[in-house]
Amino acid sequence: MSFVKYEPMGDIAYLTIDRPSALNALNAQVLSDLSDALDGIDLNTVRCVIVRGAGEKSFVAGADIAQMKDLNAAEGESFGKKGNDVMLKLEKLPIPTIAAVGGYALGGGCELAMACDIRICSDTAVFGQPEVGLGITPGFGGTQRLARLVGAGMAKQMIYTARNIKAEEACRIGLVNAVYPLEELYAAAEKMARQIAANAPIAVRASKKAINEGLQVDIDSAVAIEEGCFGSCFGTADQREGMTAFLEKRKHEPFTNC
Ligand code: DAK
Repeated sequence: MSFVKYEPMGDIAYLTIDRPSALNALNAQVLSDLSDALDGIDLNTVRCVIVRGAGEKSFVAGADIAQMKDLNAAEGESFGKKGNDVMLKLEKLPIPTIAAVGGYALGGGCELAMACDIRICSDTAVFGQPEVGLGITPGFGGTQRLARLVGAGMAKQMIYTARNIKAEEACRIGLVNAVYPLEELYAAAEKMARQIAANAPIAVRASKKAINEGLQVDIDSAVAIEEGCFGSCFGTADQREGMTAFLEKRKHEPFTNC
């Protein structure tokens, strides 16, 4: 039985972390299941993935504290690498990802959300990096992605104080893009995913690659990456149809991913 459910729905899909008895905490098995689920996504059909947690209370309440408690330094490093490998696989998934955070996103849960392209949340959501209160550092990319998303000063404040923040504050500091009543969250995520899926898939993927890879390098190298991604869209059927439709003042045919 897998702790991660993959549910394709046409050109969008859900990945659901499904361990509600532990508020979807990430143990080694959940991480392996998530890695396998990511490998199993049909990238020819699915154009956007929504990541969520099972149940109404929690997205993911962190890495599994019970499983981490007795690790030695080498085992801790190895667990951190396992988590980081999965977060990187998610971040580098060629198609866009939306984290729909309904409830707790603490520690590894906040880190999972940050490995997605876009974050939206419920009004019940709680975010935080409580690790220093447990005697460890954030270990699944939190020190790096939080600082890149909300700035070094705010990331340091959140990590050093281990203070949890509620949905509205997460939105104000740019950790999430929008807040919805819990009962509207997944409909909102699906609406956004379908909006993304309706656009030219090759161009959407190239945009993701340009943003992600460009953020890792200096601006001269970054615009060169953009030029390559921009160029790669030309000559595609979708580019020709998109531009022809505009010039002919008609709605474009559905994009074909070619
Ligand atoms: N791990 C394991 N079990 C967890 C868990 C977690 N993170 N969070 C919740 N649970 C379990 C609880 O133990 C409880 O299990 P039972 O007692 O029913 O068997 C069940 O989920 C329900 O939780 P509560 O009874 O506590 O529910 P409440 O509503 O009262 O409280 C809560 C909800 C989210 C406020 C509370 O559960 C909580 O504070 N949870 C822990 C949150 C947390 O501290 N998360 C961060 C974990 S640390 C690294 C690698 C990775 C990491 C760091 C370093 N390297 C290798 C360097 C990552 C670290 C983390 O993520």
